[in-house]
Amino acid sequence: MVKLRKEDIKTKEVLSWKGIHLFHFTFSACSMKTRIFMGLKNIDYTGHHINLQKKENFSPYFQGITPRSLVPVLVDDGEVHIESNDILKYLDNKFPTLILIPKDKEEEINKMMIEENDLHLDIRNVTFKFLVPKFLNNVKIQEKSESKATLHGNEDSEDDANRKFWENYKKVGITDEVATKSLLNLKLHLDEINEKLSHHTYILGNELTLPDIAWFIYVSRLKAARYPIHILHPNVNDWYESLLKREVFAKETKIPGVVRFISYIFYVVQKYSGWSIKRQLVG
Ligand SMILES: N[C@@H](CCC(=O)N[C@@H](CS)C(=O)NCC(=O)O)C(=O)O
Repeated sequence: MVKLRKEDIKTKEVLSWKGIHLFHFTFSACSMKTRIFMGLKNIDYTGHHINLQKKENFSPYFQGITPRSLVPVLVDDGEVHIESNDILKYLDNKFPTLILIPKDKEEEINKMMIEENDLHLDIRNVTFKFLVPKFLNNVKIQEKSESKATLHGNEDSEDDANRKFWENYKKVGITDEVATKSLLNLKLHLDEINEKLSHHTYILGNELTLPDIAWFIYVSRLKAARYPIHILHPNVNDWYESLLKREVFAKETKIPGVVRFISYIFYVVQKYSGWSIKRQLVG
């Protein structure tokens, strides 16, 4: 559980906030996962939008709440929690009306959520390769470097990994080689999920659990990037389409027309230069 120490929080006003507050960004995968989870459980919260595109996460205000400068962040009665999967575990315990991390599946869910967290950079590589062109991605590495994060007084390896990603992105963007490696890694995991879904309605049985929400987000991102889910993982495709019929899933993953348009142009340009996800994965 990553709860920040009071003495490390520089934006003191949040310490006196009452109720549940969520710092999030509309198009961030971890924020979408958290919002769907909270929506399904009917948790009432005050949202605070942090626009990652405008790099609002590097403002002294937000860095004073979380030195990692990543969303989502949960503030509950003045206590600050970071790391989406830890936030969701915390909320599942606190609001047990609809349990999304059942006790008898806790170990398996923990394992899956560690894998999901590890795949986050692969999803980011796909997003920045196929959906958000580099020229639109105003990268302010400098601000980040000036405030290297610490966690509970120690060096923060998560922050180091994130910093490394952005420094590399600034230099070379997402190369074809990196994109292919990420796609193959995601494909491997999706093959496993496809197999699980051949036995039951949801990933871990006939009840919806946290991995369904997390993978729904990843699949929706991959579909937007024109990964051929329907060809390679048909069970995943059917499961995805049935979840999409639920309002909370559809609402939180809606892609704006302008992003759809840009990604389409990207797709056409790459396709005619001989490179497409489908070609890469299916041949
Ligand atoms: N492991 C973290 C990852 C959080 C994360 O990387 N958030 C992204 C959005 S999905 C972010 O804030 N990116 C901003 C940046 O890297 O500057 C979690 O699950 O909360």
